[in-house]
Amino acid sequence: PLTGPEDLALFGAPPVFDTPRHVNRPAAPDRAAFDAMMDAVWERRWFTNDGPLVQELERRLSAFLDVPHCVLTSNATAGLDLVMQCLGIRGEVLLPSYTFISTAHLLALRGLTPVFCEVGTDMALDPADAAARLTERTDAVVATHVWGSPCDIDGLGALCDAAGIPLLFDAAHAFGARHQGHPLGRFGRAEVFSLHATKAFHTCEGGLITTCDAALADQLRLARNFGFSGSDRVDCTGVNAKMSELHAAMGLANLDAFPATRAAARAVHAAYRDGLAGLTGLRLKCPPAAEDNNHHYVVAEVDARAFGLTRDRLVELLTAEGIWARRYFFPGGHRSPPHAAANPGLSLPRTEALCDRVMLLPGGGAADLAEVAEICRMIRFVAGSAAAIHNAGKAG
Ligand code: T4K
Repeated sequence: PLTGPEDLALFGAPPVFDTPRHVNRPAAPDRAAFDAMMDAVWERRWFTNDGPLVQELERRLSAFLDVPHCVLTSNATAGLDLVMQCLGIRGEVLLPSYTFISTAHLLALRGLTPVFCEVGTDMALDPADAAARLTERTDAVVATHVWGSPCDIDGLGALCDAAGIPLLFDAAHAFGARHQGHPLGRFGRAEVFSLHATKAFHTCEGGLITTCDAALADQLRLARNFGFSGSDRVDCTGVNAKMSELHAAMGLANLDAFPATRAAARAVHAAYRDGLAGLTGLRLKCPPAAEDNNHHYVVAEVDARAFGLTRDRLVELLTAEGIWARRYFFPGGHRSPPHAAANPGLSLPRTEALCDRVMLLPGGGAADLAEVAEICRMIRFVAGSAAAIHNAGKAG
């Protein structure tokens, strides 16, 4: 039984878990299915360059996401970069500051200007704020379906249509989610999913570009392979952004397991919802059923005043227990080097508040329900002892 701060690892007690419990613990698919595909790869001696497993995964993802064109890449960052190249984007690109730093980095590396925008109440790019930052130099908008929830697709679509610029979606978090009954993947000019190991559906490392634009898909296929359209014919500039057969095999095995992984993630999320219900100052993000969120992320907002401790103090206490909660996307793109220097004085209060409040807890389909119960018990204890913990300060 937990009685006071002395029972916490930060104050010298043994931790709840002796090995770290991570956010986004990767799903591990059926090993036998993966090994059988590896045997065939060895037999064929065809390891990469648009191999049969990559082609099969692209076909299966097209069917699963109900989108005509799927182009697999080495990772999502390279995928979004290819889209920028193939659409000839120049000048300024609007993006939310509250997203993974990869997008701002690739825009800057491409010689484009990332223009950081505010979030709405859904934690995603606010169309009204984007409209206010739109100039004649704006050439595209890249919006994130953050934490697997569709962003304001219709509001941003209207904005981009009126401006005559492409709307692109960073769907890194959102595999399997739906907007108005349709799987994400067919919206905007293109959507880019990350298939990194930490994602709901993964290929260890990988990216997926989806589009309804056949000409764009053809260009993307050329550009991901140095621009080669034949063994010695080059049609355009390109890089190496290809997916290997090993990664595609991981994807095929994980795609078979995805419905079960998603159901497990939903059960984990529900266990957190029950386990943390009624806590003052800690609010779990609960996606509406209609969006079919993959429930891969367990996102909590900590209101320091109501909870009695700051989010950072709670993360510190949990980490000491082996519960490796993480603050995302701290400190926000506009406050991160090197982008902060290019945006002196830029203030995005809603984004900054989120960066100071949000914490991810270990979740997803690979998490363990008994461990979730322990994590909730610990958070409830910390909440109930907040004043004593505050007064005890840090051990040592
Ligand atoms: N857009 C968005 C909105 C994104 O979130 C991302 C990637 C991208 C674009 C770009 O996609 P890619 O180009 O990567 O395809 C991780 C991932 O590396 C990154 O892919 C991901 N977002 C981001 C949100 O998370 P870090 O720096 O937080 O990684 P790391 O190593 O700290 O891992 C996160 C957690 O997962 C840790 O608690 C440890 C755990 N973990 C990680 C790995 C790799 C495991 O348990 N097993 C593992 O194998 O960026």
